[in-house]
Amino acid sequence: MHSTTFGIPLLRPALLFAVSLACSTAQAQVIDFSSSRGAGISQSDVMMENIRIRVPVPNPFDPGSSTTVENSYNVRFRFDPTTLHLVPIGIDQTDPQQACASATVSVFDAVRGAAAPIANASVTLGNQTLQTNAQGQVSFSGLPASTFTINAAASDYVPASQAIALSCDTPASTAIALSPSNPNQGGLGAGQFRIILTWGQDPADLDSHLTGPGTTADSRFHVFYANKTNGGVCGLDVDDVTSFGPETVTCPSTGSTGTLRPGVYRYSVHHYSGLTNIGASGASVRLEFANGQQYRFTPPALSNYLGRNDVWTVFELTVNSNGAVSMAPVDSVMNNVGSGQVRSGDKGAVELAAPQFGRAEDMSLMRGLSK
Ligand SMILES: [Ca+2]
Ligand SMILES: [Ca+2]
Repeated sequence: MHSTTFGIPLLRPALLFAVSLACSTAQAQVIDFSSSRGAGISQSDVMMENIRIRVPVPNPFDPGSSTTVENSYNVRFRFDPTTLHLVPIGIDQTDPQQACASATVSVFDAVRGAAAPIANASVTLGNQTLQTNAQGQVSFSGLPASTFTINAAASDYVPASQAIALSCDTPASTAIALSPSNPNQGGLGAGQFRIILTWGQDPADLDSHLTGPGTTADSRFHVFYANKTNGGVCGLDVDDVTSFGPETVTCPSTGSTGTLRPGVYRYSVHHYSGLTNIGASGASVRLEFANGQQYRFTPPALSNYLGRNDVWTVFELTVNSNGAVSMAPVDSVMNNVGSGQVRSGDKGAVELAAPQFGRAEDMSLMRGLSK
């Protein structure tokens, strides 16, 4: 769905939607996409920013003349697989006079983590592009309250983007992490994939968990902060316990020359400690391949979040015996799962009852696929 292409016919319902909100008595309005940009912000949603609509308003004191009023909108679309249309699900008027939101964005090296901020990165948010300082930070202000995509680019790194929700109540604070472009510097080589997690101030500690096929048919490896290279295929490049991330997992491990083991790789985000919950964390997960393909995921906005020990299972990657890889989103939230229970690693009662699964790896969730 990330690769969905859309043309004007698909946008028509959205425009009618936008126009109906813009001016119920619209006449000869002009819809201008010339300064718009669109990006996928989750597995199912596309955000089209800065759709400008100009509406002539008759001048009551000078019959026959009119004044043009311009408004700008950000419109969020969701793909409907039944009709193959993009359906508008949200619209924000981005009136410059309501530009009361601000945001700080930190840019990090995804492999080296929070200890490696990227200076002089170019970050675009809304209609502003700024460069990061020596601490890898950039601050934006004067933006409308809306959901935007952040685009970040730096020399020697692969450019990336992710969603950010801005409000006028609280300044936003988030991070984005970039992969090195050179395989000799930790960049992806042929046959590798990488999962990058970043989030906001709270919770302080989210964790990346990747489970996958072990060396025997009924075993699963579990890579997380307590066992960063379990299974000998994937590696946790960096763990973070102080907000923002990044936490990065690379398969086969960064710098290794191994090959992927066939089976199902399952990626989850665990709320280890800290305030609020995953849904309110501003978490963003990006899956990258060496050929430049990227998928972006954000947690479900409304779910059964309780806080600590929630697990958001994000996606599964299936590696076939011929090396072909396919991705399927899972996007489910479970509660009361301890770190070790994402895949139970001990030999206790839980392990004996379900030898290869933990609570967040229930057999039914694996969809009967090869383990
Ligand atoms: Ca962590
Ligand atoms: Ca941190």
